[in-house]
Amino acid sequence: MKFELQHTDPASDARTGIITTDHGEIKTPIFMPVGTVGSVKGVHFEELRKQVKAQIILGNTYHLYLRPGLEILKAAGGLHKFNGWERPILTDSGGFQVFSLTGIRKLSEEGCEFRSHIDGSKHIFTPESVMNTERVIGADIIMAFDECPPGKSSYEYAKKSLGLTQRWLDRCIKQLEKTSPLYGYNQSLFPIVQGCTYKDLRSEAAKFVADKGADGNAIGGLAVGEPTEVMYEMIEVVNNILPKDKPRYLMGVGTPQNILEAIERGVDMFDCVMPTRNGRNSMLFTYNGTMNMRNKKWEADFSPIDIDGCDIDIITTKAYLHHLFKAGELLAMQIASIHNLAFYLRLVSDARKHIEKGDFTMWKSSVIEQLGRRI
Ligand code: PRF
Repeated sequence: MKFELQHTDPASDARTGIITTDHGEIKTPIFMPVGTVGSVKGVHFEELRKQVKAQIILGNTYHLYLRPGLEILKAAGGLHKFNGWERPILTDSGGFQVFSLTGIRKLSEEGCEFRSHIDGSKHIFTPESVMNTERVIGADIIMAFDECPPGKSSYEYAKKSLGLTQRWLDRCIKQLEKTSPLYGYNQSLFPIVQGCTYKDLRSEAAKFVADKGADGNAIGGLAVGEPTEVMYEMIEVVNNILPKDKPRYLMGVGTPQNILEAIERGVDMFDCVMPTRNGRNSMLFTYNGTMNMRNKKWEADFSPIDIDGCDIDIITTKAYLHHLFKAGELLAMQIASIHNLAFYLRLVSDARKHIEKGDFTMWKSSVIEQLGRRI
Protein backbone atom coordinates (compact mmCIF):
# COMPACT_ATOMS: atom_id res chain seq x y z
CA MET A 1 0.00 0.00 0.00
CA LYS A 2 1.18 3.49 -0.81
CA PHE A 3 0.00 6.86 0.51
CA GLU A 4 0.73 9.99 -1.41
CA LEU A 5 -0.01 13.25 0.38
CA GLN A 6 -1.34 15.77 -2.16
CA HIS A 7 -2.54 19.05 -0.64
CA THR A 8 -2.25 20.41 2.86
CA ASP A 9 -4.54 23.19 3.99
CA PRO A 10 -2.58 26.33 4.93
CA ALA A 11 -5.09 27.27 7.64
CA SER A 12 -5.56 23.90 9.36
CA ASP A 13 -4.26 20.33 9.51
CA ALA A 14 -6.65 19.17 6.76
CA ARG A 15 -5.03 17.36 3.86
CA THR A 16 -5.81 15.35 0.74
CA GLY A 17 -4.06 12.26 -0.50
CA ILE A 18 -4.29 9.04 -2.47
CA ILE A 19 -4.00 5.58 -0.99
CA THR A 20 -3.06 2.98 -3.58
CA THR A 21 -3.92 -0.64 -2.82
CA ASP A 22 -3.78 -3.71 -5.03
CA HIS A 23 -7.55 -3.31 -5.49
CA GLY A 24 -7.36 0.31 -6.57
CA GLU A 25 -7.08 3.87 -5.34
CA ILE A 26 -8.78 5.65 -2.48
CA LYS A 27 -8.89 9.44 -2.55
CA THR A 28 -8.72 10.91 0.93
CA PRO A 29 -10.43 12.25 2.97
CA ILE A 30 -12.74 9.27 2.56
CA PHE A 31 -15.80 7.77 4.20
CA MET A 32 -16.03 3.96 4.20
CA PRO A 33 -19.54 2.43 4.22
CA VAL A 34 -19.87 -0.31 6.83
CA GLY A 35 -20.47 -3.78 5.42
CA THR A 36 -20.37 -5.76 8.64
CA VAL A 37 -21.10 -9.22 7.27
CA GLY A 38 -19.75 -8.45 3.79
CA SER A 39 -22.87 -6.55 2.79
CA VAL A 40 -23.75 -2.90 3.25
CA LYS A 41 -27.23 -3.18 4.72
CA GLY A 42 -29.93 -2.47 2.14
CA VAL A 43 -27.52 -1.31 -0.59
CA HIS A 44 -26.58 -3.39 -3.62
CA PHE A 45 -22.95 -3.15 -4.84
CA GLU A 46 -24.12 -1.68 -8.14
CA GLU A 47 -25.71 1.20 -6.21
CA LEU A 48 -22.68 1.40 -3.96
CA ARG A 49 -20.41 1.82 -6.99
CA LYS A 50 -22.53 4.05 -9.21
CA GLN A 51 -24.73 6.11 -6.90
CA VAL A 52 -22.85 6.19 -3.62
CA LYS A 53 -19.45 6.19 -5.36
CA ALA A 54 -17.89 4.22 -2.51
CA GLN A 55 -14.17 3.66 -2.96
CA ILE A 56 -13.64 1.22 -0.08
CA ILE A 57 -15.95 -0.69 2.25
CA LEU A 58 -15.47 -2.13 5.69
CA GLY A 59 -16.05 -5.67 6.93
CA ASN A 60 -15.97 -7.07 10.44
CA THR A 61 -13.71 -9.94 11.44
CA TYR A 62 -15.97 -10.90 14.32
CA HIS A 63 -19.08 -11.29 12.16
CA LEU A 64 -17.37 -12.89 9.17
CA TYR A 65 -15.54 -15.37 11.39
CA LEU A 66 -18.86 -16.51 12.89
CA ARG A 67 -20.73 -16.43 9.58
CA PRO A 68 -20.10 -17.55 6.83
CA GLY A 69 -16.98 -18.78 8.65
CA LEU A 70 -13.38 -19.21 7.58
CA GLU A 71 -13.83 -22.41 5.62
CA ILE A 72 -16.23 -20.82 3.17
CA LEU A 73 -14.23 -17.60 2.90
CA LYS A 74 -11.05 -19.53 2.19
CA ALA A 75 -12.76 -21.76 -0.35
CA ALA A 76 -14.11 -18.65 -2.11
CA GLY A 77 -10.62 -17.13 -2.27
CA GLY A 78 -11.29 -14.34 0.22
CA LEU A 79 -14.04 -11.80 0.79
CA HIS A 80 -13.53 -9.92 -2.52
CA LYS A 81 -14.22 -13.12 -4.47
CA PHE A 82 -16.98 -14.19 -2.09
CA ASN A 83 -19.06 -11.03 -2.31
CA GLY A 84 -17.93 -9.66 -5.67
CA TRP A 85 -16.73 -6.25 -4.41
CA GLU A 86 -13.60 -5.69 -6.47
CA ARG A 87 -12.52 -2.38 -4.87
CA PRO A 88 -10.54 -2.08 -1.62
CA ILE A 89 -11.83 -3.57 1.64
CA LEU A 90 -10.80 -2.88 5.23
CA THR A 91 -11.54 -5.30 8.07
CA ASP A 92 -11.94 -4.26 11.66
CA SER A 93 -10.34 -6.76 14.00
CA GLY A 94 -13.31 -7.69 16.13
CA GLY A 95 -11.78 -5.98 19.16
CA PHE A 96 -14.59 -3.46 19.31
CA GLN A 97 -17.40 -5.87 18.36
CA VAL A 98 -16.40 -8.49 20.92
CA PHE A 99 -16.51 -5.83 23.63
CA SER A 100 -19.67 -4.10 22.53
CA LEU A 101 -21.80 -7.01 21.30
CA THR A 102 -21.18 -9.95 23.52
CA GLY A 103 -22.34 -9.80 27.11
CA ILE A 104 -20.31 -12.73 28.30
CA ARG A 105 -16.58 -12.41 27.74
CA LYS A 106 -13.37 -13.12 29.56
CA LEU A 107 -10.43 -10.87 28.91
CA SER A 108 -6.90 -12.08 29.63
CA GLU A 109 -3.34 -11.43 28.54
CA GLU A 110 -3.79 -14.21 26.00
CA GLY A 111 -6.88 -12.77 24.34
CA CYS A 112 -10.62 -12.59 24.70
CA GLU A 113 -13.08 -15.41 25.23
CA PHE A 114 -16.62 -14.63 24.15
CA ARG A 115 -19.91 -16.20 23.22
CA SER A 116 -21.33 -15.90 19.73
CA HIS A 117 -24.32 -13.56 19.49
CA ILE A 118 -25.77 -16.06 16.99
CA ASP A 119 -25.81 -19.38 18.86
CA GLY A 120 -24.08 -18.76 22.18
CA SER A 121 -21.10 -20.95 21.25
CA LYS A 122 -17.77 -20.20 22.94
CA HIS A 123 -14.80 -18.75 21.02
CA ILE A 124 -11.41 -17.24 21.77
CA PHE A 125 -9.81 -14.38 19.85
CA THR A 126 -6.08 -13.81 20.34
CA PRO A 127 -3.90 -11.38 18.38
CA GLU A 128 -2.50 -14.39 16.51
CA SER A 129 -5.88 -15.93 15.69
CA VAL A 130 -7.30 -12.57 14.59
CA MET A 131 -4.36 -11.98 12.22
CA ASN A 132 -4.85 -15.47 10.78
CA THR A 133 -8.55 -14.73 10.35
CA GLU A 134 -7.86 -11.38 8.66
CA ARG A 135 -5.48 -13.22 6.31
CA VAL A 136 -8.32 -15.59 5.36
CA ILE A 137 -10.83 -12.76 4.86
CA GLY A 138 -8.18 -11.07 2.73
CA ALA A 139 -8.95 -7.36 3.13
CA ASP A 140 -6.46 -4.80 1.79
CA ILE A 141 -6.27 -3.03 5.14
CA ILE A 142 -6.46 -5.06 8.33
CA MET A 143 -6.86 -3.62 11.80
CA ALA A 144 -4.82 -4.71 14.81
CA PHE A 145 -6.57 -6.54 17.65
CA ASP A 146 -7.12 -4.00 20.43
CA GLU A 147 -9.16 -3.48 23.54
CA CYS A 148 -11.58 -0.56 23.28
CA PRO A 149 -12.26 0.30 26.95
CA PRO A 150 -15.54 2.00 27.95
CA GLY A 151 -15.56 5.78 27.50
CA LYS A 152 -15.78 6.46 31.22
CA SER A 153 -12.90 4.17 32.27
CA SER A 154 -10.74 5.23 35.21
CA TYR A 155 -7.16 6.31 34.56
CA GLU A 156 -5.98 3.11 36.16
CA TYR A 157 -8.09 0.91 33.92
CA ALA A 158 -7.25 2.93 30.80
CA LYS A 159 -3.52 2.58 31.49
CA LYS A 160 -3.74 -1.15 32.11
CA SER A 161 -5.87 -1.63 29.00
CA LEU A 162 -3.46 0.42 26.87
CA GLY A 163 -0.58 -1.82 27.97
CA LEU A 164 -2.57 -4.84 26.81
CA THR A 165 -3.40 -3.23 23.45
CA GLN A 166 0.31 -2.44 22.97
CA ARG A 167 1.46 -5.98 23.76
CA TRP A 168 -1.28 -7.30 21.49
CA LEU A 169 -0.04 -5.00 18.70
CA ASP A 170 3.45 -6.47 18.96
CA ARG A 171 1.95 -9.94 18.76
CA CYS A 172 -0.13 -8.96 15.70
CA ILE A 173 2.99 -7.67 13.95
CA LYS A 174 4.93 -10.84 14.78
CA GLN A 175 2.14 -13.05 13.52
CA LEU A 176 1.93 -11.17 10.24
CA GLU A 177 5.69 -11.48 9.79
CA LYS A 178 5.33 -15.23 10.25
CA THR A 179 2.55 -15.54 7.67
CA SER A 180 1.90 -14.35 4.10
CA PRO A 181 -1.16 -13.02 2.30
CA LEU A 182 -3.14 -15.94 0.93
CA TYR A 183 -4.44 -14.54 -2.33
CA GLY A 184 -1.50 -12.88 -4.09
CA TYR A 185 -2.15 -9.25 -3.14
CA ASN A 186 -0.81 -7.22 -0.22
CA GLN A 187 -2.41 -6.53 3.14
CA SER A 188 -1.48 -3.57 5.34
CA LEU A 189 -1.81 -3.64 9.11
CA PHE A 190 -3.09 -0.47 10.79
CA PRO A 191 -2.29 -0.22 14.52
CA ILE A 192 -4.88 1.47 16.76
CA VAL A 193 -4.17 4.26 19.25
CA GLN A 194 -6.16 3.83 22.48
CA GLY A 195 -5.83 5.67 25.83
CA CYS A 196 -9.41 6.82 26.57
CA THR A 197 -9.64 10.53 27.35
CA TYR A 198 -6.26 10.86 29.08
CA LYS A 199 -3.85 13.08 27.20
CA ASP A 200 -0.67 11.50 28.54
CA LEU A 201 -1.92 8.00 27.69
CA ARG A 202 -2.97 9.15 24.22
CA SER A 203 0.51 10.66 23.59
CA GLU A 204 2.24 7.56 24.82
CA ALA A 205 -0.03 5.38 22.70
CA ALA A 206 0.54 7.54 19.60
CA LYS A 207 4.34 7.40 20.05
CA PHE A 208 4.24 3.63 20.50
CA VAL A 209 2.16 3.25 17.34
CA ALA A 210 4.20 5.76 15.30
CA ASP A 211 7.37 3.80 16.10
CA LYS A 212 5.99 0.73 14.34
CA GLY A 213 6.23 2.45 10.95
CA ALA A 214 2.96 0.97 9.73
CA ASP A 215 1.38 1.84 6.35
CA GLY A 216 -1.40 3.70 8.16
CA ASN A 217 -2.58 4.37 11.70
CA ALA A 218 -5.93 4.46 13.45
CA ILE A 219 -7.45 6.28 16.38
CA GLY A 220 -9.80 4.07 18.38
CA GLY A 221 -11.60 4.39 21.68
CA LEU A 222 -13.36 7.64 20.75
CA ALA A 223 -17.06 8.38 20.21
CA VAL A 224 -17.77 5.98 23.05
CA GLY A 225 -19.65 8.38 25.30
CA GLU A 226 -17.14 11.19 25.94
CA PRO A 227 -18.09 14.81 25.16
CA THR A 228 -17.44 15.79 21.53
CA GLU A 229 -14.97 18.51 22.54
CA VAL A 230 -12.92 15.92 24.43
CA MET A 231 -12.90 13.71 21.34
CA TYR A 232 -11.54 16.62 19.24
CA GLU A 233 -8.90 17.33 21.85
CA MET A 234 -7.75 13.69 21.82
CA ILE A 235 -7.56 13.73 18.00
CA GLU A 236 -5.31 16.80 18.21
CA VAL A 237 -2.99 15.20 20.77
CA VAL A 238 -2.69 12.01 18.71
CA ASN A 239 -2.35 13.64 15.27
CA ASN A 240 0.47 15.85 16.55
CA ILE A 241 2.45 12.65 16.99
CA LEU A 242 1.29 10.26 14.26
CA PRO A 243 3.38 10.53 11.06
CA LYS A 244 2.04 13.03 8.53
CA ASP A 245 2.98 10.89 5.55
CA LYS A 246 0.69 7.99 6.52
CA PRO A 247 -3.11 7.90 6.43
CA ARG A 248 -4.96 8.38 9.71
CA TYR A 249 -8.24 6.59 10.34
CA LEU A 250 -10.71 7.66 13.03
CA MET A 251 -12.73 4.55 13.85
CA GLY A 252 -16.53 4.63 14.10
CA VAL A 253 -17.03 8.39 13.63
CA GLY A 254 -19.49 9.97 13.16
CA THR A 255 -21.95 12.76 12.34
CA PRO A 256 -21.24 14.97 9.31
CA GLN A 257 -20.09 17.69 11.74
CA ASN A 258 -17.73 15.27 13.56
CA ILE A 259 -16.22 14.29 10.22
CA LEU A 260 -15.52 17.86 9.12
CA GLU A 261 -14.01 18.74 12.52
CA ALA A 262 -11.78 15.66 12.35
CA ILE A 263 -10.71 16.39 8.76
CA GLU A 264 -9.71 19.86 9.96
CA ARG A 265 -7.53 18.12 12.57
CA GLY A 266 -5.77 15.91 10.04
CA VAL A 267 -7.88 12.73 9.86
CA ASP A 268 -8.13 11.02 6.45
CA MET A 269 -10.46 8.03 6.85
CA PHE A 270 -13.83 7.42 8.53
CA ASP A 271 -16.44 4.73 8.95
CA CYS A 272 -19.73 4.77 10.79
CA VAL A 273 -23.05 2.93 10.77
CA MET A 274 -24.91 6.22 11.15
CA PRO A 275 -25.86 6.85 7.49
CA THR A 276 -27.29 3.35 7.06
CA ARG A 277 -28.67 2.77 10.57
CA ASN A 278 -30.29 6.19 10.84
CA GLY A 279 -31.48 5.82 7.25
CA ARG A 280 -33.30 2.62 8.15
CA ASN A 281 -34.85 4.63 10.97
CA SER A 282 -36.22 7.19 8.48
CA MET A 283 -33.61 9.89 9.08
CA LEU A 284 -32.03 11.64 6.10
CA PHE A 285 -28.81 13.68 6.19
CA THR A 286 -28.56 16.74 3.95
CA TYR A 287 -26.51 19.95 3.84
CA ASN A 288 -29.60 21.74 5.18
CA GLY A 289 -29.86 19.47 8.21
CA THR A 290 -31.50 16.17 9.09
CA MET A 291 -35.08 15.20 8.26
CA ASN A 292 -37.29 12.55 9.81
CA MET A 293 -39.18 11.20 6.83
CA ARG A 294 -41.93 9.75 9.05
CA ASN A 295 -42.93 13.28 10.02
CA LYS A 296 -46.37 14.28 8.74
CA LYS A 297 -44.96 17.52 7.42
CA TRP A 298 -43.59 15.65 4.36
CA GLU A 299 -46.95 14.05 3.53
CA ALA A 300 -47.68 16.34 0.58
CA ASP A 301 -44.20 17.74 -0.16
CA PHE A 302 -43.55 16.75 -3.76
CA SER A 303 -40.07 18.24 -3.99
CA PRO A 304 -37.07 15.90 -4.42
CA ILE A 305 -35.57 14.52 -1.19
CA ASP A 306 -32.33 16.44 -1.63
CA ILE A 307 -31.59 18.90 -4.34
CA ASP A 308 -28.16 20.25 -3.74
CA GLY A 309 -26.28 17.92 -1.43
CA CYS A 310 -26.49 14.64 -3.17
CA ASP A 311 -26.19 14.04 -6.90
CA ILE A 312 -27.68 10.57 -7.08
CA ASP A 313 -30.14 9.49 -9.72
CA ILE A 314 -32.99 8.50 -7.46
CA ILE A 315 -35.87 10.75 -8.35
CA THR A 316 -37.83 10.50 -5.15
CA THR A 317 -40.10 13.06 -3.62
CA LYS A 318 -40.27 13.63 0.11
CA ALA A 319 -43.97 12.72 0.04
CA TYR A 320 -43.27 9.38 -1.66
CA LEU A 321 -40.48 8.45 0.78
CA HIS A 322 -42.74 9.45 3.68
CA HIS A 323 -45.42 7.18 2.25
CA LEU A 324 -42.95 4.27 1.87
CA PHE A 325 -41.87 4.58 5.51
CA LYS A 326 -45.47 4.79 6.71
CA ALA A 327 -46.38 1.73 4.64
CA GLY A 328 -43.42 -0.21 6.02
CA GLU A 329 -41.99 -0.79 2.55
CA LEU A 330 -38.44 -2.20 2.34
CA LEU A 331 -37.72 0.33 -0.41
CA ALA A 332 -37.97 3.16 2.12
CA MET A 333 -34.96 1.85 4.01
CA GLN A 334 -33.05 1.21 0.81
CA ILE A 335 -33.62 4.71 -0.57
CA ALA A 336 -32.72 6.35 2.74
CA SER A 337 -29.54 4.26 3.09
CA ILE A 338 -28.39 5.01 -0.45
CA HIS A 339 -29.19 8.68 -0.06
CA ASN A 340 -27.32 8.98 3.25
CA LEU A 341 -24.25 7.11 2.02
CA ALA A 342 -24.20 9.20 -1.16
CA PHE A 343 -24.43 12.29 1.02
CA TYR A 344 -21.52 11.18 3.25
CA LEU A 345 -19.37 10.41 0.20
CA ARG A 346 -20.36 13.76 -1.29
CA LEU A 347 -19.42 15.50 1.96
CA VAL A 348 -15.87 14.10 2.05
CA SER A 349 -15.47 14.71 -1.67
CA ASP A 350 -16.53 18.35 -1.18
CA ALA A 351 -14.09 18.62 1.72
CA ARG A 352 -11.37 17.31 -0.60
CA LYS A 353 -12.25 19.89 -3.26
CA HIS A 354 -12.10 22.73 -0.75
CA ILE A 355 -8.76 21.56 0.68
CA GLU A 356 -7.43 21.55 -2.89
CA LYS A 357 -8.85 25.03 -3.45
CA GLY A 358 -7.34 26.28 -0.20
CA ASP A 359 -10.57 27.47 1.44
CA PHE A 360 -11.45 24.44 3.56
CA THR A 361 -11.89 26.21 6.91
CA MET A 362 -14.08 28.91 5.40
CA TRP A 363 -16.23 26.32 3.65
CA LYS A 364 -16.46 24.22 6.83
CA SER A 365 -17.61 27.23 8.88
CA SER A 366 -20.23 28.04 6.25
CA VAL A 367 -21.85 24.56 6.28
CA ILE A 368 -21.33 23.15 9.76
CA GLU A 369 -24.20 24.84 11.55
CA GLN A 370 -26.77 23.92 8.92
CA LEU A 371 -25.65 20.29 9.01
CA GLY A 372 -26.76 20.00 12.64
CA ARG A 373 -30.22 21.46 12.11
CA ARG A 374 -33.40 19.43 12.28
CA ILE A 375 -35.78 20.26 9.47
N1 PRF B 1 -11.35 -0.34 18.08
C1 PRF B 1 -11.69 -1.15 17.00
N2 PRF B 1 -12.75 -0.86 16.24
C2 PRF B 1 -13.49 0.24 16.53
C3 PRF B 1 -13.17 1.09 17.60
C4 PRF B 1 -12.03 0.80 18.42
O1 PRF B 1 -11.68 1.49 19.37
C5 PRF B 1 -14.15 2.10 17.60
C6 PRF B 1 -14.28 3.22 18.57
N3 PRF B 1 -15.01 4.31 18.08
C7 PRF B 1 -15.01 1.83 16.53
N4 PRF B 1 -14.60 0.71 15.91
N5 PRF B 1 -10.97 -2.22 16.74
